[in-house]
Amino acid sequence: MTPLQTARDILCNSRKLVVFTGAGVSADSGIPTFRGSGETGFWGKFDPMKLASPEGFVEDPKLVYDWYNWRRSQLPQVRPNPAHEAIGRLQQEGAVVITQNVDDLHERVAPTGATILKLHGTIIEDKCFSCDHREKVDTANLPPLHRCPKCGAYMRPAIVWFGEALDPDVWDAAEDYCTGCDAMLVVGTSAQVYPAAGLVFEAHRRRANVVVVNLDESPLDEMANVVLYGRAADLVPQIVGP
Ligand code: BJW
Ligand code: ZN
Repeated sequence: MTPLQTARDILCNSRKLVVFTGAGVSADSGIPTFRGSGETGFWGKFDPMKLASPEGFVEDPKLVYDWYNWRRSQLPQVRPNPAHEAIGRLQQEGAVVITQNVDDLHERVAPTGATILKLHGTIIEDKCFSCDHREKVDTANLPPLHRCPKCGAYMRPAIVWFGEALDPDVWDAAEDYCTGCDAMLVVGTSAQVYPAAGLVFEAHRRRANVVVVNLDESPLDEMANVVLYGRAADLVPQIVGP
């Protein structure tokens, strides 16, 4: 059997499927990844501890907020790609999506009521740096850095930064799905960021079959049942079918 046939078989025979995604699934829509080299990865050009940590925000809130607004300004122009669409077809059959991505490309093609767990939050909301106030952000009309109407602290993107805990409800639900699934399709993650990456190892430990689609090698490759190297927008539709 070819790797592609093995991947198809695993998905066809699964009754509880989790699709676990990272930045690579949105790369074919034109959203940069984090750890790609040179032009392709944010962290090749920007310092993650300045832009994606609470300490960086405290040091220069305007710099951080403006950087996220620059990323937000690109969202109206990007579209879900054939990988998101194929994953949407799996969701129609009951698959759960667990994503590290903060964009909304899975949501745009998901069937109504589908479960999408966003481990690292969302870029299209702000939350208060101090209290629980949240605001939806209009990506066509971006607000400048502003203060919370409830407590006066700065508003910040509703994203999980380095050193911050994941939302416990989202995390608990993700753990339940990953320990209970019989197969996992992993798309476009370097699996370097924890605790998110640990979910794939946990699913494998509980004997789920793991299919990985990535451009590059990753620490997942040694334990995966099958690894397909290439672009998500090419490979995921081939695995999932029409
Ligand atoms: C394609 C493709 C194409 C490209 N087709 N494929 C244990 C061990 C070591 C470290 C830690 C640990 N536990 C915690 C840590 C610290 C830290 C961490 O993991 N650091 C490591 C980097 C060393 N983790 C944290 O700080 C987390 N918090 C935490 O642990 O809190 C503990 C705590 C508990 C209680 C109280 C308080 C604290 C939080 C992590 C948050 C991560 N946030 C980010 C930034 C979001 C901001 C933003 O968007 O600006 O989330 S980091 C960044 O990485 C982003 C992503 O979601 C995340 C994962 O990246 P991803 O998706 O894997 O992308 P890439 O770029 O790395 O990889 C792309 C992949 O796609 C590659 O494989 C390519 O081959 C592939 N590809 N094009 C198919 N076309
Ligand atoms: Zn507040």
